[in-house]
Amino acid sequence: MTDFETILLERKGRVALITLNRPKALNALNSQVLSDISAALDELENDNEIGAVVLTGSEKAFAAGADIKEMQTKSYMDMFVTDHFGGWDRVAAFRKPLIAAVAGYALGGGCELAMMCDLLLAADTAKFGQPEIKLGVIPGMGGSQRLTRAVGKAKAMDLILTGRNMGAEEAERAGLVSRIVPAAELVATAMEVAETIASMSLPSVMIAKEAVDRSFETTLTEGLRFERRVFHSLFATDDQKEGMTAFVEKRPANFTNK
Ligand code: CO8
Repeated sequence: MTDFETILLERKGRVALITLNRPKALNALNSQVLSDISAALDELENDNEIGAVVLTGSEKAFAAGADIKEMQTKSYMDMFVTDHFGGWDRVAAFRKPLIAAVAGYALGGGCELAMMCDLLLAADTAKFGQPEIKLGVIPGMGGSQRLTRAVGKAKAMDLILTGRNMGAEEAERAGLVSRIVPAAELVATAMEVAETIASMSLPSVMIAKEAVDRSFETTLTEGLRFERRVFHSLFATDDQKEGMTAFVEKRPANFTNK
C-alpha cells in the first residue's frame, strides 16, 4: 500500500476508499492532490481485486475548489504551457466505477471533480457550486460542460453566472445527485453501493460504464450500435455463462471476472 501526502487510500474487500486529506485548506485541489489521486487511480485500475472506488472528503468539505493560492500569481503562459488542470482528465478516464460521496462544500474544482465520477451521493449537508465567476474566471475543470449536461442550461447558467451554491435537495431535483443520505451515513452508504457494484462481473461493469459514457459523446444511432456490439461481446465471458446459468438454476451467481 502506497502512502500519499494529501489523500488516504484504504481497501475493504473489492472496494477502495480514497479520502481527500488537506483539512486546513478544505481539501483545495493543488498539484500534489492531482499527483496523489492519479497515482492511486493507476494503482487501483491495475489491481484485479478492486471492483469499485469511493472518493470522499471531510464532513465540512468534499473540496472547496482548485487551490486559489497556487493559481493566484500565474500568468496566461504559465497556465497554457503547463496545461494547468489538464491532468485531471485522468479521473474521468478511470475505467472502473468511481463513486463521489460528497458532504459539505463541493465548489469549483471540487464540484467538477465530483462530476467526473460516475455516481454522485450527497450528504444532506452538501453544497454544490461553481463560484469561479466571483474570482474573475470561469470553471476550468469541466464545469461548464458537465454541469450543463447534468442539470440543463437554465440551472447551469444560474449557478455559473451568479456563483451561488445549491443544496443537496436542489442538486437531487436537478439530476446532479443520485441519492441524498444523512451525513453520518454517507461513507457507509457509498461503500455499500460500491460493494454491490463490485460484486458484479467486472468486465460487464466496465463495459456498462463505457456504454453510458458513450451516450454523451455520440449520436443515438451510433450509441445504440455501440451498445449492441459491446453487449454481444459479453457473450465471450465466463461470467455471462455463470450469470445466466445461476439464474436458471435458481442460485446466486459466482462471478470470476473473466
Ligand atoms: N484554495 C485555496 N485555499 C482555500 C480554498 C481554495 N479553493 N478554499 C478554502 N481555502 C482555505 C482558506 O484560504 C483558509 O485558509 P487559511 O486558514 O490559511 O486562511 C482555509 O481553507 C479555511 O477556509 P475559510 O476560512 O474560508 O473557511 P470558511 O468556513 O469561512 O469558508 C468556504 C468556506 C465558503 C468554502 C470558503 O473557503 C471559500 O469560499 N473558498 C473558496 C471557494 C472557491 O472559490 N472555489 C473555487 C476555486 S477556483 C476553481 O476551482 C477553479 C477551477 C478551474 C480552474 C481552471 C484553470 C485552468
